[in-house]
Amino acid sequence: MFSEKIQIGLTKQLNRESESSQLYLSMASWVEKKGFEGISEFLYDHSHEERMHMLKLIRYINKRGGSAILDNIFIRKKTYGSLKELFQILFEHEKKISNEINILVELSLQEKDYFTYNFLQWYVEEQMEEETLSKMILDKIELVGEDKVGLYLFDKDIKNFHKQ
Ligand code: OFO
Repeated sequence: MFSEKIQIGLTKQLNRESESSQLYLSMASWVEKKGFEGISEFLYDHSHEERMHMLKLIRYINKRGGSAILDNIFIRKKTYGSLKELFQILFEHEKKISNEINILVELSLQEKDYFTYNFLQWYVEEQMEEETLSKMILDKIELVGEDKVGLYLFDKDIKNFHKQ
């Protein structure tokens, strides 16, 4: 069993993963209605991945004798002025999540909970990859601007963008 502080920290994180999943799902739906098939596929996949991150935390918390509790999450922002705005929000969201993961890692060290420290390393790696990918996408979107042909090609290309 881990400490109360770790229980609170991990529970908050699982709800952030749930929020990420819902946020990207709502983005995917918005983009799909705009006709960007490739971008919507990317966002649907991303939403699914965040749900997997949430599940991983739920399973870990329960396995360690804690209680994984889900909060009700709702997404306030439902439309976007542009794809650039959407990917800017996505990038900022990933940076926020990375920061929260780092705080959790720090907490696990303070609590001398090396199991949780070890468990969190997967998230550290994942966040580094996701931040890099979302920044790369944002840079490309900024490059393309409002050019319709560029956006069409970007929509086709996005399925080839991978985390590294
Ligand atoms: Fe953005 O990946 Fe979850 O943690």
